[in-house]
Amino acid sequence: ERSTSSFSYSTYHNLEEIYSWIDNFVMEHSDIVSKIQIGNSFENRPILVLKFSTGGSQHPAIWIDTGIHSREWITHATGIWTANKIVSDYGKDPILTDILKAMDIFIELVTNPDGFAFTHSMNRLWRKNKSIRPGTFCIGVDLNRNWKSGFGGNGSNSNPCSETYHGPFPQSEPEVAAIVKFITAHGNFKALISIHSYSQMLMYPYGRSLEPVSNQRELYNLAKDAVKALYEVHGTEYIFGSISTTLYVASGITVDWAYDSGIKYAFSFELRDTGHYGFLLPATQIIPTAQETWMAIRTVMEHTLTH
Ligand code: ING
Ligand code: ZN
Repeated sequence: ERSTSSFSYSTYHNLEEIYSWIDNFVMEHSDIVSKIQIGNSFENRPILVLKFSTGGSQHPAIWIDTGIHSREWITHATGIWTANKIVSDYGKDPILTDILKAMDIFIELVTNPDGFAFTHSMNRLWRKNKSIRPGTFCIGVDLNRNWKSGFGGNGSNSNPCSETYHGPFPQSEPEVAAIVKFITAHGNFKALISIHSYSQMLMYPYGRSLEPVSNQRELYNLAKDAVKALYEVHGTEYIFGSISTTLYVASGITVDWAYDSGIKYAFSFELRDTGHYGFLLPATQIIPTAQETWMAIRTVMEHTLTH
């Protein structure tokens, strides 16, 4: 395809289609969007990030990643819709306009490209990346257990055959190392939103322990507001709280690393549904999911701007 006008936001797409959409999208909106390659995956696919910026240098920034677990297809679809929403509403939605005048937004749509390609070719329910290592026939590391914060702790697994295998050492996986390098070099990220599915939850650190974070009250109240804004769109109910108290203890996760790195607005979504379709959410739910999620994301971004 040569333009985004023929792209359907209400169906699921493969990696080639998404990467081609990215190129068209960046071309059509070059005034505010650019594409950055932050690294390569284990199987050498490009790792791409969209940057939304109205100028300035090293504006405070907001990070959004989707698809770190490759089978969570609703997250990539939501990310694509969200990217398009940002360019559509800039200059029209006064809150988004204020956000983008002061801050840059970065979106990594396919955080696990090798796994994602594999969910299309071989195994729809593949979660991990596709790295291999000597001494085991099992493939892949759980990229949401490979971060430095709490690496190897409870809720992660040292067995390479486990779905929550943490990998041989922190940031051993190129997909995680690329993000750490990019966010660290940038140095001015204020918020990070890492999007998973499914369970309908909005959560904040910590995952690795029951210990409350220092701004726990603020994150609790912000999550509450975000979930309310989400509910008002289609009546979808989300629960919220810290990861360890809401879901389970999980160590070496993205948002714990972000929080410990000084990004005090760190959130993780679990999008629709609550298990009826699970990872196989029908495409008819893409747009409503994206619409309601957007209101929650916008709430977090607005709070980040004003605090
Ligand atoms: N569940 C998450 C997992 O990685 C989670 C739960 C989300 C943990 C966010 C930590 C942070 O186990 C899914 N669906 O991946
Ligand atoms: Zn996940």
